[in-house]
Amino acid sequence: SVTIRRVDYTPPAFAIDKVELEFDLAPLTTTVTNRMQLRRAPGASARDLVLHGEDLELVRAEIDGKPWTGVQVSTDGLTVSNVPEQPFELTLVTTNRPSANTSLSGLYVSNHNFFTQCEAEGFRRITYFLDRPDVMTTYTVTLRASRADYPVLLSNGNLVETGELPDGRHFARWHDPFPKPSYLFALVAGKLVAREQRIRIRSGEEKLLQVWVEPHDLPKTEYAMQSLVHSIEWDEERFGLPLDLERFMIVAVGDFNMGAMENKGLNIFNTKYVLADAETATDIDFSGIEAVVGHEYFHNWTGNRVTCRDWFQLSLKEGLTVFRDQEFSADMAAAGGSPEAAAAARAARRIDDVRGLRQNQFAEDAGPMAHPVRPDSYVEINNFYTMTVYEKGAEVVRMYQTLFGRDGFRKGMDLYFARHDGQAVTCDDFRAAMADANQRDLTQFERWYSQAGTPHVSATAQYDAAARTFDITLTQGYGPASADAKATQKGPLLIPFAIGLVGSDGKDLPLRLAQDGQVLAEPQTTRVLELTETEQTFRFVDVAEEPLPSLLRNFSAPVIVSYDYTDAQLTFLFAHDSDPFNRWEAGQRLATRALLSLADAAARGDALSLDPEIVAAFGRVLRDSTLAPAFRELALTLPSESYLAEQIEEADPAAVHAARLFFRRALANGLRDDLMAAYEQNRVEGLYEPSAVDAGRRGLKNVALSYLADLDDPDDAAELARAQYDSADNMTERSAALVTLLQIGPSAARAPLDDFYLRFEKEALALDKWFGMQATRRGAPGERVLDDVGALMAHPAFSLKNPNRARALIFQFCMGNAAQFHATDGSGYAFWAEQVLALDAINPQVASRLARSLERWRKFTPALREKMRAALERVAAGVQSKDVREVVEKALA
Ligand code: HT7
Ligand code: ZN
Repeated sequence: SVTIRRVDYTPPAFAIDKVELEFDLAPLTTTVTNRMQLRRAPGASARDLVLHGEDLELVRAEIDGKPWTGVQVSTDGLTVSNVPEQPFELTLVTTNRPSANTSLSGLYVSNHNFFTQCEAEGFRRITYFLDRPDVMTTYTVTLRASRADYPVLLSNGNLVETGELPDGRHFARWHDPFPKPSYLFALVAGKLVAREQRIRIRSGEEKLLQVWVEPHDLPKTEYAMQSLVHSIEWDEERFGLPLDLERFMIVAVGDFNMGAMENKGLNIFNTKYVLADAETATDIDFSGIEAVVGHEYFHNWTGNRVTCRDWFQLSLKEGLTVFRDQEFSADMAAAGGSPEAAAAARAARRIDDVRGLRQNQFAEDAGPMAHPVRPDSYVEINNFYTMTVYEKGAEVVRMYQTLFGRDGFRKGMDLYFARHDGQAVTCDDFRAAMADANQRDLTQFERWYSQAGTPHVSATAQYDAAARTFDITLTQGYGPASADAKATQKGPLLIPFAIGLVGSDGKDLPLRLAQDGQVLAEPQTTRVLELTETEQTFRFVDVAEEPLPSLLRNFSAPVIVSYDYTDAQLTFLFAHDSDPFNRWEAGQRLATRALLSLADAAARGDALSLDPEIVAAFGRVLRDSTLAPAFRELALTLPSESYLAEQIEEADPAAVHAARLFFRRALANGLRDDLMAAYEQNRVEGLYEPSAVDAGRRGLKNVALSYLADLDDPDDAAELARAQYDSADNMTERSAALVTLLQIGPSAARAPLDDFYLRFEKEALALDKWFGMQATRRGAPGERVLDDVGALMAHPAFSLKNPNRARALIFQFCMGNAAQFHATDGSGYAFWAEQVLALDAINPQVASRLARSLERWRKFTPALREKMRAALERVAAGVQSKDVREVVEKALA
């Protein structure tokens, strides 16, 4: 397979001044007429024009209206030889086969309607083109199709003409005035209806918003529309960025490889991120819709108006847009409440985001697919839509804001748009805008883009009572990494390191650094230290008593911090830290430490025991009614088994599972009454609302229920869960009750599981939950959940071709049920290999995501490791796509 390298970038040899596309849509064979106005790029002298193309049939080629015979078709494109010196018009007529396209990339059919997906390289499956993001042009698109079968015809931009054609066909013509790269092209055709809303933006212009879905789904579009309106308002308010088109459309499709796609003015969404009502969607689903609607909308500026020069720069748009959607979601969660409630809601979002990063991105950074935020090479770009590019990329963007404040960050954004609107640029251009707008040299900051691996910062502290000074020494470096990742690690990073000092009364001490000089009028209680050297000592002065340091507040940089806290100190911070993130963090550190030693004992076959002080510390937080329920829910949620396994040199999933279960049972037995009280006190009365406050209460109540189900005697919990299931008027309560019943045992869950199926047989997204909760159920000792998964694969409602369904059952088992997946007989791995190969033949993008679930195989005990290697080798021997091949070859290397 061919490796593409960042250093090999060369600008395009031709520019496309404009393109006109005509589609004669039919599911078996669609004909595309592509008329491009081309000219050589300044300084370029190539005689031949080389276009990308895949799975196309060329019907005709013309230059300036005359047939052109100098064309050569290959498996990955078309070479047009000896093209004119002067600007010319190239017309290409091709056909493609939408109904045979199971990859869901390019033009495809889903439930009899047409959709496209062009990022990253799907446009070349529609027509021959310079399918690279630095070739931007304006598009005029004419769609022709049967009116009866495809009454709605949509593409990017503005609708300029519609009309009738012979034989019951009709047409629509769309023009997008904004130059765009081909990956942002989209069309949709079919039987769809729209929820519409007109809004006025700050300039006074009126805009039309539409959310298009299949007719029976129309009632489920209210929240997506509301989220879109909020997104538009927020981007104007926070960044001064207005909606630039006359209309903005979102279309939902049930067959989709990812979450959603930001095509200019015509976002295409997985139904999962559009459709919601109380009956079928959970609080988490509602907040996912808000985040994804925001994310795709925000791309209109960060991605579409300013795009990437090449795919190595992917984080330019993705890291920045994730940061923007995180800020949006935090602001939305905080809106309307008291300042305390707002702060708690904001903290809960931050904790959730960081938990995801640490669980998934840190593991990626330590494995064979580790790469910098701006990768240096790839075989298949679809494999680089990763946690590193997205989530670590967002943390890198967040660090600019931490360093320069909100105003400084806004200045940087303004300069970025002033310089680059309408251009395809690089991560360096973004960094330069931030540096210039804030008059800072950010040369060292470049390493955040070029170095792979998670930085480690270790801290030591020294208090001098006589001098009243407190010295904190920070040392940075990297942990073990692959040779490729190590090769990128060239030097120390600029790490914004937020710190507070907590006094013996639990309150923050005022902070003054030695370098501050004169006494600050209003001393702060959190300072952002700038760590730039491998080792650096910061001296705080006038420190009245020996403090307890609260390190990396609000997770001010994506690093791993080590400090030699005692359990008692962690318990103290868990009870007092004014920084809610670090308060949560103290609980996680306490739990992780105990869980790892329990896992160690379990692996050795020793008896397990847990210090009652730890149970008491969790009890205090659970009972503390001054804390927001959402925070208490997060505090009581233990690190996942996969996160814990990552912390162990040679992971034994069965031991980790036993440790976590023991810990949960100890909390349940020790805090039974408090859990019962939390359950009762957090019932939400009245009409269901997906607000942050109500969701927080439901979350705490349901986490309490789940602990109660782990009591030695779970009968009360079973009764509560069954009553909750039966009386639920919303999916959050109903699904939480059912998951708890599954946790208690299959017999407790049997009847409600059947009821759930009958109730939601026709609701695809709810049915995904039904599959998912069975795939992730804990299983009694010796029981094989895989047998259920196998049976569910044969269920008439299961289809491997539908990514949501495959993710619900197969991915959930392989990635969300560690103890069962890692069964010692290797059955989970054999199942994995079979499914990766089956998916590979249908949809390589989805297959390759599943393939990644074995990439950390070297971390496990020798017996498991060998079985994993065998499964990987089986896939390597049978793989067809370069997507999966890249993953398994890197894993085995
Ligand atoms: N920019 C999009 C990334 C993407 C994608 C989306 C749907 C299907 C396939 C895709 N490949 C890449 C999504 C986003 O980050 O907003
Ligand atoms: Zn994105």
